[in-house]
Amino acid sequence: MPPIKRTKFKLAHDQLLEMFFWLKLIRAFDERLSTLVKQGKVRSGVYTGIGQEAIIVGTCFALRKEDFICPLHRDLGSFLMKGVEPRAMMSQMFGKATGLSKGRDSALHSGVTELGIFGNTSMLGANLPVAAGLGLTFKMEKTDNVVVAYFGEGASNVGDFHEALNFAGVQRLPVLFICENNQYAYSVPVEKSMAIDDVADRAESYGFDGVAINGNDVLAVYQATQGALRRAREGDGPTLIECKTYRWHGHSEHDKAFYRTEEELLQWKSRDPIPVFQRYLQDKKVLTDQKLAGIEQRIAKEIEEAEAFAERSPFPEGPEALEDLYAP
Ligand SMILES: Cc1ncc(C[n+]2csc(CCOP(=O)(O)OP(=O)(O)O)c2C)c(N)n1
Repeated sequence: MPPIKRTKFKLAHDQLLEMFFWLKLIRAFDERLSTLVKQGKVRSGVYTGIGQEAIIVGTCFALRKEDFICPLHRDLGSFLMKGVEPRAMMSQMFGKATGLSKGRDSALHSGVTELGIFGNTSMLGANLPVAAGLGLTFKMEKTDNVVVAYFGEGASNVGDFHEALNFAGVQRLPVLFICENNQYAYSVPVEKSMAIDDVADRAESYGFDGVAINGNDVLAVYQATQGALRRAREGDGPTLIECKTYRWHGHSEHDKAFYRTEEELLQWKSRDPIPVFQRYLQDKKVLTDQKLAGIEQRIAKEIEEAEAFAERSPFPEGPEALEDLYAP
């Protein structure tokens, strides 16, 4: 199998600004949700990906509509980038009838087949064999679509992970396994759950390449994704990309994360993916003060509008619980 090469890429100024917009929108959405949980307005469990946005933006930015994603509980931003309207996403979190699953489900399990979003289950790692199955479908249909499956370093210790990687390696399936290594699986630090440093090394046992990268650098994530996508689309099989990052909030909004130190959090906050990318864009004169203000205004309006829509949307009626149980 050809090894991972540094893929050259060129992004136009507009595309760089779009990436920046997504980073900031996803951050703002999660931050708003965190506040709304405290106000008792959100019915779903909230597992924010604050601090991890570069992984979602760098991977999803390179995808086509036909490609599939298999997101995790912390990947709400991937729904937005794949085409879910912020107002529908917010309604989903409020448990309203205008949400993706019409108020019958938490955010974690909703999917939108037409947009290429697989609805996950709570079982860690269970999305990975499904991702391999989707990859097999694409291969059998002779399309060059790919599947991008997300998982935490914690999930890389369960059997499903190993079965999925093995199958994908044997069948050379077009799957990108994206590990969001945020250093903790709930309260368990990575060194207490793994005897090796890099999840990326696990790919070798299944016959394909794994690479560990800085998951807080959106361009590094984009670059690694581009290389892996090219291989997958050309029939050269799967890739594992381990993105080293950190989650700023607790496992979910009810977790105060007393198992880690303030110093550690501050150290990672100093590697916040957003200001790093902002400074890069400003140095390159891609982002002006005026453009920044425009992006911030647009995001504030989007979030406000989404929240107002969710607030005024109705809850589902009782009998609706029995709808959509079976495929037509
Ligand atoms: C098979 C399984 N075991 C345990 C759990 C309980 N659980 C939910 S999330 C979580 C931690 C997940 O950590 P990781 O996979 O690293 O992802 P992260 O939440 O850090 O993004 C655990 C243990 C579960 N949902 N499924």
